[in-house]
Amino acid sequence: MHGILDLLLINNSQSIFDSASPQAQKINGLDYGFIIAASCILFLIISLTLFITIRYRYKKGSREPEQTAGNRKLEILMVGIPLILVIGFFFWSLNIMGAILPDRGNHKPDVIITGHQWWWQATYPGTSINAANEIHLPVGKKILMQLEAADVIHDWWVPSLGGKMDMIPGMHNYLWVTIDKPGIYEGACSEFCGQQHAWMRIRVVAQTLTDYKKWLAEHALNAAKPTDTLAKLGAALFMNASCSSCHSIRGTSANGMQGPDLTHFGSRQTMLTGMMDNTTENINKWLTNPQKVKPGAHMPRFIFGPDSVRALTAYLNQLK
Ligand code: HEC
Ligand SMILES: [Cu+2]
Repeated sequence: MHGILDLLLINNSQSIFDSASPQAQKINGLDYGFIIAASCILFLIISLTLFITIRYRYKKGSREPEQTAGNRKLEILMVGIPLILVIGFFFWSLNIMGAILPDRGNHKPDVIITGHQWWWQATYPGTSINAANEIHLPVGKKILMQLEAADVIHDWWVPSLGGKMDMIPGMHNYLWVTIDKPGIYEGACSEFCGQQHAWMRIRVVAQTLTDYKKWLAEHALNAAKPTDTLAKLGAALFMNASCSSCHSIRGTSANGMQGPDLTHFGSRQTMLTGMMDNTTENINKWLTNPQKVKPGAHMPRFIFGPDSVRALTAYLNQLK
């Protein structure tokens, strides 16, 4: 069944059938239940329609059929069966919800994810890490995610990892997830949040506990200091050209909070929430005219000459 469903899905990297966590597995069981029940009903209705059309179609010599008004037994059956199905699925859903959203108790969140127009921020309580867009999590450990929003309602959904949860300004929502195996899990913001909603992709980087701890240690460090002349020039531009009023780079005077933290920008594989790979060429394009790359993004266009762009890019690239 899995194989057939895979064929039907155009992009199975975001498939609910590719569960990679016990929470997703449970939701998956419910999905199959719904699909099977709905398929049976569809089959029954199509068969009855065909049967009736063929069996009772007009034939030579047919008379007008006997006219009846109502049939108590049939009506009870037609209301009763759907009612039993709806009640059954209601309690089944409640049961699954209870299993994937257990009580938090005194558990502190392992990661706080904040939705912004149109990027993700991830902070790790107890560390100085303020990451963006590529969200690193360990495998094999039950993780509590705290989900919030900075501006409008966003919605967290990585299908393979299960639960989908709204991120509402001024509220804290929670999701538990236990990731089965290392890998990249993709998702997307699932609540329309403005012009670039479609480019608010999620990328969860699931790592073994050892790799994850290494990542935490590296990312807790302050930003690398530029060494070559071009990067040094870029750093100076960054601090003066108001980039620093929106972006923070730990260990420098840049402490803006409007845009993604760039302390370790150079170590990210992708940029602009999965819109493109993090390459020199793409950074150049972005800095030349952000509004052309991601129209509406909350980063203004600066009128930079190609030399300034090259210097800024050189600086950003070495922020590993
Ligand atoms: C008014 C605030 C603001 C200013 C000023 C600003 N940015 Fe941004 N920047 C943003 C926002 C918001 C984003 C996220 C855009 C998105 O993905 O929708 C962003 C994204 C970026 C990214 C991509 C980050 C990633 O992880 O994808 C880079 C690199 C960047 N900015 C560099 C700069 C540089 C260099 C400057 C100065 C020339 C600058 N920014 C000035 C707000 C700003
Ligand atoms: Cu969103």
